[in-house]
Amino acid sequence: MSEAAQTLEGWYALHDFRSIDWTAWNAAATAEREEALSGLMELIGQWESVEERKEGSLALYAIVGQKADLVFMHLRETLEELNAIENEFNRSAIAQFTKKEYSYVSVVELSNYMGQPGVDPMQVPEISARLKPILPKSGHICFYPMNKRRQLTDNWYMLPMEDRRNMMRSHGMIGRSYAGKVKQIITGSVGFDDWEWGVTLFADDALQFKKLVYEMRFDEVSARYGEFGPFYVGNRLSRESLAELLRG
Ligand code: 76R
Repeated sequence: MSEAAQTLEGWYALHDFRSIDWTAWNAAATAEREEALSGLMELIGQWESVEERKEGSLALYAIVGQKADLVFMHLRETLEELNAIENEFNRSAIAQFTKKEYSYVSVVELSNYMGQPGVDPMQVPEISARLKPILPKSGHICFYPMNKRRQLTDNWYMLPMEDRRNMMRSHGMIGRSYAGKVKQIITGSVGFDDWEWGVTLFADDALQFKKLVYEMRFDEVSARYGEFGPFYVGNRLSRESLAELLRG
């Protein structure tokens, strides 16, 4: 058996994709719509105060294209809290005007491929901060789930640790050349959801997503072993732009 990678886990993540039921929304009375909107703002306010207390984080984006209209990305200490968030949303008035499109359950993950031998990673402040990140307020988000291939000829999980480490080093070097342009959060989802990882990227210039993902396609770990699910790309929503999206 190959040596398993050791992973560190932080906050749990829920990517909750919703669409607006425009037929129901447009048919509703103004008072009903305003009540639903103010209920939604109240929920967002609660989630923001959790973030201020550093007990979790929220990213809210409008998805471009027909896969969904909105994504709420929540980070919390426990799966119970994530479940409570989705239930609270589902009970709220705005939920009658939304449809569930997709969701992804995972946990913030760092692996030991790049770790220094003999150093306890939990004692490194940047590492513990990366496990419980306050999500960036960048202009754009990109999310997609992925696997590492497990086929007879190309099986990531049967490679010796040394080979995987070398490939991950090359991967990390490409990633680092996007420092300051793209922020990535890798969440592990083996045992939680249909793919092995969720990849969430944040950038102010959306073109940098394309450049980074494309460059990685030529790197062995992605070229040979990467399998990718659907891609979602979106624009940041402030409270004001969310209200504008709904009110028109
Ligand atoms: O965490 C670190 O900074 C150390 C180096 C590193 C690891 C261990 C790293 C750096 N990644 C790691 C692990 Mn990554 N990453 C992806 C994708 O589209 C594709 O081809 C792949 C999707 C992107 C865009 C990306 C970006 N990374 C992983 C893992 C877990 C693998 C495992 O355990 O087998 C996956 C699935 C994955 C996928 N990676 C970086 C980036 C970027 C931008 C960096 C540099 C981060 C920085 O230095 O700040």
